[in-house]
Order: sequence, then C-alpha cells, then structure tokens
Amino acid sequence: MSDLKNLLLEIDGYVAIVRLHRPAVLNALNLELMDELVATLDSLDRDENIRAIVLAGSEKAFAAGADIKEMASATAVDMLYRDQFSKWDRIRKIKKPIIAAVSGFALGGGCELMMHCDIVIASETARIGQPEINIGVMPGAGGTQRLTRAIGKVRAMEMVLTGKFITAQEAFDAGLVNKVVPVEFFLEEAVRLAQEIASKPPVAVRLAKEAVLKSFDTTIEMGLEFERKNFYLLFASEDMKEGMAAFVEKRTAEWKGK
Ligand code: DAK
Repeated sequence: MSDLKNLLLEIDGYVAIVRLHRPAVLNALNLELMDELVATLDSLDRDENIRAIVLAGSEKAFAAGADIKEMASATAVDMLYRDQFSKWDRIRKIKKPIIAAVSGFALGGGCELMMHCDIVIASETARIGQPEINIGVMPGAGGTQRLTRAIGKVRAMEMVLTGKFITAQEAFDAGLVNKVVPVEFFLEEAVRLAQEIASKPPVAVRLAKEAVLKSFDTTIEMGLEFERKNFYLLFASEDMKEGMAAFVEKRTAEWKGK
C-alpha cells in the first residue's frame, strides 16, 4: 500500500484513516482510485491491528462522483468489461466498521460511496446529491436503492430526478447522516467515533455490523434468525467471557479479538 497515488493512508492506534486524494478534480472517482481504494480496504479488513476505518475526502470534497471525463466516451460494452460493480460489491463486503467523514461535495458515486459506509459524520459544509440525471444517466452504484431506504421514497425521488443537492442539516434531518459538526472538526469527530468503536470487542462489533446489514436484504423472520445465530456465536468468543467477567469483577475488560 506504499505506492498509493490517489489515497492518503494514516494509522492512529487501531484506526485507519483513508483519504481520497485527487484534489484537482474534487476527488472524482476514477478507475485507478477505485482500484486503490478496494485494495486498501481489503487489506485493512485483513489486518488484525485495525479495528475501524475512517473514510474521508478533503474539506472541499468527499467525492464529486465518478470521473465524468473517464466515463464520457465509454460504450455500454466498455462499462460491462470494466465490471466496476464487482469493486463496489467488495466495499459492501468489508467486515470492519467504516465511518465516513464527509465535507463539501458528496455527489453521485461520492454519495453512493458515503452510503456504503456504516456511520456518517458530516461537516456543516457538506452538499450531498445524486446529480447523474444532469449528465444523462442515473445512479449506478446503489443510489436509487440505498438512498430510498435511508430517506424514503419521495425525498429520494426528488433528489434523483432533479439532481438537487441537500445540505448537511437536511441530510441529518432525513436520517442520511449521524451528526453534523463544524468543518474544522469533521475528521476529528469521525476518528473519535472510530476510536470509540475500536475500543469495543472486535468479534462482537463484526457480528453486530453483519446483522444490521442483513436487515436490508431479508425478511424480519430471517433477520431475527440471523441475529440469534450471531448472538449464540458470540458465546464462543473469549471476549464474551472476559466482558462478562470484567463486569462482575468491576474491572475494565481487556479485549483480545478472539
Ligand atoms: N468528474 C471529473 N471531473 C470532475 C468531477 C467529476 N465528477 N467533478 C468535478 N470535476 C473537476 C472539474 O472538471 C474541474 O476540473 P478542471 O476544469 O479544473 O480541470 C475541477 O474538478 C473543479 O470543479 P469545478 O470547477 O466544476 O468546481 P465548482 O466548485 O465550480 O463546482 C461541482 C463543483 C461539484 C458542483 C461541479 O464540479 C460538478 O457539478 N461536478 C460533477 C458532479 C456530478 O455530476 N457528479 C456525478 C457524476 S456521475 C458506477 C458507479 C458509480 C457511478 C457510475 C458507475 N459503476 C459501478 C459502473 C457514478 C456516476 C457518477 O457519479
């Protein structure tokens, strides 16, 4: 991961901070950036020393969408062979919690990338939208599905059909972001939250994330079954024994991630 061209990577204890870095084009998501992002997230997901990931852009832009200049001359067959969807699917399958730190523009693929994350901290300057309609296409990385589930049909429909941006406060009111903070704190707050989650028992965090995500593609009955299995599974972890013993003995638990 040392030769990243479009990302900045920093490790802070158990937290990895991945920053999209194509400042000249507002972090437009070209193929090279997406390759680096997927490889980096995959590698962090396998790294035992990392327990949570923060995904950020700059103050000016989280990401202004897929790189329009790169897509402009593509044919349907080019898009088919690029098979970008498989890359986005890999992001969807990352097991560790990902906290998005969003400031400035989060548009199109940028908004979709934000919605791939588990928790979103937004700066007051965030502007979020699915403006693909203005360039003759439509959301392609889950925007019509995730946005609708997050904020409801009528609001998603308005955003997708008009391409208009919403403010951080509107996104908060609609349930699309967790918290809005002054711009100077957006990254700090996301890292603070990531550190907090990283201080929890990793196996429980992993299975809990998995169970929450399961609710998106299953019935309530199947979801409850799935939750129950994960709950039982945690009784096989050393951390569960440690957590309950520490509670009873009135001491701080020490997590092994086992
Ligand atoms: N792509 C390429 N370059 C971009 C860009 C983008 N999405 N957004 C901005 N830039 C570039 C601009 O061209 C400009 O470059 P230069 O002209 O200086 O060379 C530079 O960034 C600064 O932008 P502006 O000069 O336009 O800055 P402003 O502050 O005036 O305006 C803006 C900021 C964000 C409102 C504006 O740049 C803008 O409207 N950008 C485009 C936003 C947009 O339409 N985004 C949606 C793109 S379509 C897929 C998965 C996902 C997708 C597709 C497929 N698969 C899995 C197959 C997603 C599609 C999209 O996201």
